Amino acid sequence: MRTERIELRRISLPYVAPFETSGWRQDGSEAIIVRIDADGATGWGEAPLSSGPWYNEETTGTAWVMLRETLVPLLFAADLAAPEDADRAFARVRGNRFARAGLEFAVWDLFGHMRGQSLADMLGGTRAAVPVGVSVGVQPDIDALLRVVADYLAAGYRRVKLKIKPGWDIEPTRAVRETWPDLLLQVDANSIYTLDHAEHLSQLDAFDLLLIEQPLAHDDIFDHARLQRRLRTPICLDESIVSPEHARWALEMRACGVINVKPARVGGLTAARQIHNLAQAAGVPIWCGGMLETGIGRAINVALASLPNFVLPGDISASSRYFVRDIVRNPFELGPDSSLAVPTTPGSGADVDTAFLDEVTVERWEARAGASG
Ligand code: OSB
Ligand code: MG
Repeated sequence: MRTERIELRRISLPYVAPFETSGWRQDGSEAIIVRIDADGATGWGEAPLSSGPWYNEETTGTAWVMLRETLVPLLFAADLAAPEDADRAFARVRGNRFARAGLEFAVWDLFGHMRGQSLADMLGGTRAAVPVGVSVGVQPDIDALLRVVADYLAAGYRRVKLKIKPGWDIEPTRAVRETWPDLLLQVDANSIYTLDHAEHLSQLDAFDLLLIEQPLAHDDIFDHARLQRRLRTPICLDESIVSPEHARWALEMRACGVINVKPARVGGLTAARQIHNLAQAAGVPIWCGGMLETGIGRAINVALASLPNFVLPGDISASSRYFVRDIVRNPFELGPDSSLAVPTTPGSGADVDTAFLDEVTVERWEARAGASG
């Protein structure tokens, strides 16, 4: 099979509330939405980027250029017999994994529609519903934080992740833990600390956390291994694990006790499944992270999280936690016991609302096989 038409859109879709981490703030989705047509079928993907290189080095703008100049031509040139061939088509490309993932997701969805098979089935998923939690951004003060967490618990979430940074770490975590002694609780530092903070971070050991996510540099594994030896709480790597090789290095170095797998961060579902398998063989639990995706990326994450070693709750909240209106007609709703149901319809299951997608599109570009972009 060869791709016939590829369409890219930059979107602007506000969040219900701004999302603040240790290093940046996001007011809405600025993702790139990908549509691929071939053999009478359509596949959708999402590169869940934002305007600045604050999470990793990619931005909506860099991915837009990379897709048009390099990745779309490579995909047109590829003969795809299976979805894994998309990953192979990009093998020579260094980095730019969010951009690659946007296309790779669309190829998986396309194959699902052509075969009449759900994405979860194609990947080897074993669960009908996946446990999920909610990621809570930095708040103005502790009272505001306790109110926000209480609202999420009232909505049915049973696992909470707090964003932390120097000056907003020990006390907010203590306040949430004292208010809800049995809550499944974890924290995420988005690479704001250094090894000099080891003693400070060890205070978090008192709060019975599931994990401490990415305390040190975005591209570090070595210092995380040193820090892990000084903490009782498992370290979970997010930013640092950009490929199956990085996962293997982290596992062999004992740099973490848990891995957050985001398929966009690692270049797509093929790499994400490899990381799943490596962690499973090493006996290390994983969970599916999020990048505040629209319904398109969310469906991809839910399908991936149905694999057996995704044992901890994912950062895959219901659509209403992010958007007043999503760009799909079937937004995810929170199910029993803080879960999302895994779609069983062909492909990812995302039913794209193309009229609303048109409304939120700020730039569009398309190319056809054989024509020059
Ligand atoms: O580090 O996990 C992160 C959102 C954007 C960028 C990075 C991260 C996050 C989140 C939110 O924590 C996860 C979600 O609900 O999608
Ligand atoms: Mg994170």
